[in-house]
Amino acid sequence: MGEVDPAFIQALEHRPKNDSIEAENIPLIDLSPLINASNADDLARLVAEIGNACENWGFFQVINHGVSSESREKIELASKKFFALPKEEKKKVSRDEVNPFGYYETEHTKNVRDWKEVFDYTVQNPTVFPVSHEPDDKELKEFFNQWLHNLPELREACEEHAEEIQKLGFKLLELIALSLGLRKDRLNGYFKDQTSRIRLNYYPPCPAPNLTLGVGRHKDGGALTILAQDDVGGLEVKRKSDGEWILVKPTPDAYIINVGDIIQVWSNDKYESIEHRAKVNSEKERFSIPFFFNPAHYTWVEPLKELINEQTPAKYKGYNWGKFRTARTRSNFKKLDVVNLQISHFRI
Ligand SMILES: O=C(O)CCC(=O)C(=O)O
Repeated sequence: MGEVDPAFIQALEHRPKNDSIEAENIPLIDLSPLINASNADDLARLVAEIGNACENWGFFQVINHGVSSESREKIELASKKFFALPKEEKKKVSRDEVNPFGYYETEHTKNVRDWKEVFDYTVQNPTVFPVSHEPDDKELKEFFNQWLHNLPELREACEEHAEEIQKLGFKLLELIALSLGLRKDRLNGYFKDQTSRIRLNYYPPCPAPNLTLGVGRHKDGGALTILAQDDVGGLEVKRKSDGEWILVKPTPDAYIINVGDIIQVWSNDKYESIEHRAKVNSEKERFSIPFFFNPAHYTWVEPLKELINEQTPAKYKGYNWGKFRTARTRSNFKKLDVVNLQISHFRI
């Protein structure tokens, strides 16, 4: 086992196992009833499948999702080209304390360094966020994507992928709304000025894959995540039924979906956001591309009125998504030695 900087070493209880369980049974959902004009029974079956997957797993894969394989191949290729560039080149689009979008190589999760490099960009350019996490500070700022002039295919592929993947995001949002017994478009309005973000993840081979993680255990703070992983594999999810870490086996052309914290709050805990992490390996590099589908910064996140009553009262106080996100970005960037803001802090 090679030497690695101690900043990357996970505590004993969080280290990955060699022999992860493969999740053959993570739900695999065929979205073709949405694309082909299907009858009401097919659609109702699909809605029930989505509801069961959200409730029992918080994670599932989709096929026949309508995102073209050309756009996926293009972004995967462009991502490989970008990360293969010399560091000085990549650093020309570095993210910093002011702009959280761009290239970054020292991401930490729960204060342990992740074995990866990332490139982040937003779906709406510019995207508006509050400047400060302080509740009384009303100042807003527009954030712009950063692109390398000598790699125009990266920008082109990223923008094309953003167009396509957000359409899948809205389809899933509508299916989730229906599965909660709500109007199909009940949640759409929150995404009018969406703050969604796409991340290109690059996990280089690691000499000590048993001690480190590509991304440490975490839950996603937004509404919904749609992930493209390559054929190397490494994503592990904490199975809801028994708390075991299980490996999500790559399925060609599928997208992996997970419920984020906002859907957990909207659904008043009916659907839960599940912890996940990514392993690395000593031989192969791995790439993945999550789309974090997030609402407008001014969204007040609270359990949906239709889902609470006297018998099932709200389990969370409301919070402002933009302030929540800004607090997270600040502590991530500054590596503040404090627990990141979590929805559990708003639990009643
Ligand atoms: O690479 C993966 O499989 C997981 C990525 C992830 O969870 C993240 O980027 O937040």
